[in-house]
Amino acid sequence: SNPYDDGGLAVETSKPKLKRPPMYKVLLLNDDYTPMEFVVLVLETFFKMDHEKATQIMLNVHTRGVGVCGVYTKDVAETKVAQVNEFSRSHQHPLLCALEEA
Ligand code: TYC
Repeated sequence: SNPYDDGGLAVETSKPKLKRPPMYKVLLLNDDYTPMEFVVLVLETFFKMDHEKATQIMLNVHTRGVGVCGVYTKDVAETKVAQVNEFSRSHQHPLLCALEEA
């Protein structure tokens, strides 16, 4: 009966939905067996790094135990983790890639 009642739907009080999506870090874990050159190849292939940057990140992971390869939306991060782990397994390397909410 009230002509100003919107029936409960958000109209004039609703904010534009411009929220940024949650981001996820893709991590690379160190191990004792994966060859350094294979890790560099992974970083160049799946994370589009040049050889110098890939070498720097690989050595950082080798020294510290873990390192960030990049930060992506959930879908992209999950795809990269799956692709890297499948690639490593197909070459019989134990290299492990994982996700962490940023
Ligand atoms: N620690 C490995 C070696 O000495 C190299 C390596 C680096 C493995 C980074 C995994 O994520 C990794 N051959």
